[in-house]
Order: sequence, then C-alpha cells, then structure tokens
Amino acid sequence: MAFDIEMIKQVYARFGNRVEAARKAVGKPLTLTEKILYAHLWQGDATQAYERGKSYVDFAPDRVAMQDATAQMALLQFMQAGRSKVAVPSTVHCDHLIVAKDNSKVDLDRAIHESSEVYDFLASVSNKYGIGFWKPGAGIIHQVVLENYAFPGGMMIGTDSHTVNAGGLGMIAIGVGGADACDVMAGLPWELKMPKLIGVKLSGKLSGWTAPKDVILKVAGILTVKGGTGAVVEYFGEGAIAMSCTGKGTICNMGAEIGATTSTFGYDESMSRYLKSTGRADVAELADGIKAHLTADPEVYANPEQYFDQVIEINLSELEPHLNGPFTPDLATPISKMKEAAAANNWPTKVEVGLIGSCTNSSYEDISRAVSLAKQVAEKGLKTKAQFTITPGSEQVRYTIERDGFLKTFDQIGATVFANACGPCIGMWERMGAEKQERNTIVHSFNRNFAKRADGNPNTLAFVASPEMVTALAIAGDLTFNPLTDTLTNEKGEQVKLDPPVGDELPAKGFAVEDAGYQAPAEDGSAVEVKVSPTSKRLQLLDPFAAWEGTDLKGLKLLIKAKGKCTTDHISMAGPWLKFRGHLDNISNNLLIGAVNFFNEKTDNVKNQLTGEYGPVPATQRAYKAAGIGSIVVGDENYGEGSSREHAAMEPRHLGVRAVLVKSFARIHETNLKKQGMLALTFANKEDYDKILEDDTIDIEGLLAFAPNKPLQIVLNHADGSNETIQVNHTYNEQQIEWFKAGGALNIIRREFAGK
Ligand code: MIC
Ligand code: SF4
Repeated sequence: MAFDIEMIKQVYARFGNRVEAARKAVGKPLTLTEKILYAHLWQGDATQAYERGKSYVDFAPDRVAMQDATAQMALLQFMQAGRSKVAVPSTVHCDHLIVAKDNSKVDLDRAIHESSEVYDFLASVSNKYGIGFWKPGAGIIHQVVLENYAFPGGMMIGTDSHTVNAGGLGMIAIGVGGADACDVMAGLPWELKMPKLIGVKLSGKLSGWTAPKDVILKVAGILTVKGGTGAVVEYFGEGAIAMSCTGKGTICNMGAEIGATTSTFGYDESMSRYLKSTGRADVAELADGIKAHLTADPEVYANPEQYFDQVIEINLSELEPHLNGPFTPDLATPISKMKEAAAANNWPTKVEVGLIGSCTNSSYEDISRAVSLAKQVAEKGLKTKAQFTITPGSEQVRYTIERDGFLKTFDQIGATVFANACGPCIGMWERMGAEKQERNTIVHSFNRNFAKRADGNPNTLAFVASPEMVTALAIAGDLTFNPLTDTLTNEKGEQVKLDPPVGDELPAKGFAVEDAGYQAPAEDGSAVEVKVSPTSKRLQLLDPFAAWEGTDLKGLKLLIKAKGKCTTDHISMAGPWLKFRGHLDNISNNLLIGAVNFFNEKTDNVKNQLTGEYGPVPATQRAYKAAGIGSIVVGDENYGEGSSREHAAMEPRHLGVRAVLVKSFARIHETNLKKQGMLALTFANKEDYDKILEDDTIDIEGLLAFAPNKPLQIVLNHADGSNETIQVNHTYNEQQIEWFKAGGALNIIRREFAGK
C-alpha cells in the first residue's frame, strides 16, 4: 500500500469540485497545471482567477520532502516554530553527504562514520516531529519520492531544486528554500506567484539512440537557463503519452535547468504502469477514478496557443541525441554537429570518464538501455576507453538491477558502482588527480555542469547527455563519436558499429528490495530529545537575525560586483562545503568564493575598502561586519541560478550584507533572499550595472515608504566625490515587506509562537 493513502484519497475526493470551481472562476477550459494549482488553493474552492506572472497566491501543498544538505537548515528553523508535529506528511532523505571514491560499500560506511552527528540529528528531529526518514544509502530524494510518494494531481514542495522530478508522475512539485518548507510543515500557507504556462507539444515518437533526456536537452537549448523562469512547463501530445513515466521524470527533473518553476505531464497509462510496478496499484486505481481531471481539458491540447503563454513543438521522430555543455546546461549540440563544435571551441575530445545515474537518470529503463550497450563491448570485441561509473538512484533500483544481472555486465567493462547517492553530481567525488587541474572532458547523465561542480577542477569540461549516449561515448572514449553513423575499431582491428540501445521500461520480474532504508517516526515524539552540541563544527542552533533598523541604509560598501554567471554553486559552493550545511557561521566561509570579480576577473579576490587591500570575499565581508558596516553584492543576469540552497541567502545575511542588486534573479534564490530579510533588488535600467565602481559607498533610499511595485533609489557615492542616483525595482508584496522589516520570515513565526 502507498504511504499516506488517506491523504491521497482526500485530495482526490475534493479534486472534481475544486476543478469545477476553478473552471467557473477562470471562465475557460483549463490546463492540467491550472487544475492542480487551483485544486490546492489555501482558501479551498476558487472564487477568482489569478493573473499569471502577477498575482501572489497562497497554496496548500500535500507534502514536503527534504534532503540532508538542506534539511538541516530547514529543520533548525522548523524547531523554532513551536509545533509538536509536522502539519503535512514530510520526509528527509540522506543522499548528499556521501563522497564517491572507492565503491558503494566503502563509501557509504565512511560517510556514516564521518557524518554520524548530522545523520543522528536528522534522524532524531524526524522521529520527534513525525517525519519519515530515509537513511544514507536508501537513495536520492527525487528517485525515492517518485517511487514512493509522488501521485498524479498532487502538489508538493521540496528543499531541492530537482523536486520537480515528480512532475513525471503528474504532480506539481516545486523546489523551495528551507524557510518555505518550514512554513508548510508549520501549517502555514505557501505563497507563489501564479506561474505563466509554457506548453510543449511532443509529436512523433522516440526511437533508436534518442531518449527522453534529449527532449529536455533540446528544450534547454531553445529556452536557455532563464527561459523558464516564473513558468510551469506542461508537456503533452502523442510523444508524451508514448514515453515511460520515468522518462517523463527525467524531462521534468532537468526543467530546473531552464529556471522553470516546475514541469508536468497529464496522467496516462505509463504512470499507471509505474504506480503498479512500484507497489501502488491503490493510487493508480484512485487516479483512474478521476482521470479526466488529471489532464488538461481537451480544448487545451487541441488549440494550445489559446491557453498557454508560449507553445513549443518538438517532433520526437526527428530529434537527435544531444550533448549539452560545457559549463552551462543550455549549450546544446546535436551529436551530428559535435565534431565541428569541438574543433571550433577547442574542446578536448578525449573522454576521460563517463558517469551515469543521479536523480535525473537512474531508472530501470535508463540502466537497462545503457547495459544493452555495455554488453556489446564483449560481443563485438571492443574495449571501453574511458572510465565508467554508475550512481543508482535508489536501493530499490540498485537491488533490482543487480538481481537482473546488469551490474555484472557493467563490472565486465570495468565500471565502478558508487553508493545510491548524489556523489559526483554535487562535487562529492574524490576523483584521482583532479587537484592537478588539468583540462579534460567528462560526459555524464546528470543535470548540471557548472565549473568545478563534479570534481572541483575548474578545467573539467562536463557534457550532459542521456545515459545511453554517455555509455557509447565512454566506450568510444571520444566526445565526437556519433554512434548513429560512426564505427569503432575493435581489438581485432575490425570496424564495428554499436547497435542502438534497447531496454525495458519496467522490470519484467517486478522491483525488489531487501531493505529500502526507511525509518518511520514515533507515533508520539514528545519524549524524543534532539541534541545539538554547542561546540559542534557541523551543527549550530540559529540565532534570530536583527530586525530592520527603521531607516534608509547608508554607507554600504560594495562587497563584490560579480561578472557573468553566478549560480548558487558560485555563491555557496557544494562539494567539501556540504559538511557545514548545518552550521551557518562555518559555511559562511565559502560566501561567493566562486564568483568572478568584475574588476580583476579573479575569483575570491576583492578589494577591502577599509584597507585598500585585496583578499578573499568571506574575510573581507567579516572585516566589514566587525567594523559595523553593511555591504551590497551586485550581480549579472539570472543571479542565483541552480539550486534551492538557502545558505546562498543566509550566509550574506549572517555576515552583514544588506542587499543584492542584480540584472535578474532566479526564482528560488530571490525568494530565499526575501525570506531571510535581505533586500533583493533589480536594476530598473540594466546598463546601470556599468555605473557601479569598485570603491563605491552606497545608500539605499525609499525604505520608509517601502511598498509593492514602488521602486527604491540607490545612491552611488563614488570615490572621486561625485555621486549618481539610480532606480531599482523589487517584487516584494506586503507580506514580504513584513519579512524584511522583521529581519526575516522566521522572526514572524517565532513572534506568533511566543504570543500563543
Ligand atoms: C544541486 O543539485 O545543486 C543540489 C545540491 O541538489 C541543490 C540542493 C543543495 O544545494 O543542497 C539543489 O539543486 O537544490
Ligand atoms: Fe543530487 Fe545531483 Fe540530483 Fe542535486 S541534481 S539532487 S546533487 S543527484
């Protein structure tokens, strides 16, 4: 039986009426996205239509998921909300803290030993507050959620940007910062700006070398890393229906890379099959009962232009396998163009390592298709040229692929199986020789490929592809190998071609697992004690941030003017820093160390305006803090792209940065800044970015009349005595302005709790 089946029954019992009310309020046929969103209004039945891209709306998500690297901060905040139990079903997943080095067993044992303090903390908080706990080794949050919790038509939030993966099972699943998760677990509404809608029509059918991953690699190429910002992407069409449920998950997962709020697909047979094979025939049966509500109204898909803000059509029959990268997930190159592109850009074409798996691509289908290629190595007398690694997404998948002999085949091509965890995808990869910082190429089936992300080496060029392409390129050891047309020379000197991959959508013998790694919470957790040692280096209880002083902010120093791409990986790096995710002061020592200083093009090297000397960003900011001086961070387009980690907002807040002023923000990061009581501002005129000088002292004016839709002013006091005033915009609503004034949203919850 599925987890929380009673909750699912309740959602479905009211779904029809809610959709009816929404159709009346909106006054026209509804997309699937609208149905799910309107069915989860905090107020109950819809009484009005909300303007897409404008109206803030309060929602009531059905569940919350958190992974260990973000759960620590989310739960440290939740512990201050004063509740005895979470208000909605919630889970914690231990997946981010396991370093991939030797093999799954050795790596897992080491992580359990090294991170025991954090795991014990998460386990005891989960036990106390009624949260389901998935132990280290159980798998990656999004795969475990898809296998156990996601359900068509449901709405969930998760403290990880790839929470969107659950769209593969027809959910609206959205990545958020820990403070948002804290609100929902505390029984408060969750606010989101009514998203715009992008419809993607998939015509034709995938075949041969092309995989679902290529759909999203193509979409990323079309929409770029910011093209989905503020929008939900809804996929439909014959190509969507013909695709597996886990393939749909892959597409939704990587929708995070175009900045989309989330992506989703209508309920269909593939979802029903997946639910049944993962032990949830009960959910499939319930979903069948309200089938018509779990997809868009027929008029919508017949005339998508009338209902979506943007429509894209992709013919799957013509789609080619793609490789996206390096350094950004939207640089899409079809495999047939790779020879030219690599030559033109001087990319090293020797593939050193092929890595498959991750939360994006580790389904049974993915692995079975990759294994069909691995088999051909022996059959055709080939030798695998590159190293090859596999990170299974869950223990259930790992156990099943072992049972079905896949791991043995991979073993025969010399592959290493890492633990069921994030590992190399988030810099938790002790790659031999990475410290030499040699320029080299890797290919992986993950989703992100920002500089330093996988192995910490800024000179590693990572290309994202489907697991089957990664396997083929690893066998060939060549980035430009096009398996559709090219041959390989085997051990006997013969020219051989790889046959296109084949696989099974679901295991013929069903999934199996001995210990899935789940730990249920205590019925009554009131006696459970949660301990945080005051001398811990990894965990630190939170002190409230100071409230706004009630004046304009004067005399702020420019901490850094970041140039170009500044993702959350640049703001708060992962890899070795993940160990400090529960200790705000310690993790603040990585503040913006990956961002490029506009004035000298260096990373982690900025001018301290008090001494005139150049030094690391965190130390410079600590010097301003010690002197009681606030500061400001300036950035470029899509600032805060990527992850949901609220550390990227809490660290500057903790160290005394008062405002972040950029050309544009990524959604989650902007919200995280607001939640923590920071000023998230955008240039009214983007060219004003050029007016910011290295020695500027900056004032922010207009705060006494801080109001929605009303710009603020920034005075740039230049070192030569001149000054200029520029206008800056913001997207704060009334409620968010209260967060700013209180010094952070949590201070408001705290106050309410204390008043009870
Ligand atoms: C990522 O893929 O970048 C992460 C690591 O999963 C993050 C969350 C984190 O930083 O802990 C994400 O995507 O939100
Ligand atoms: Fe983990 Fe990578 Fe997925 Fe993030 S994208 S959850 S780091 S596997």
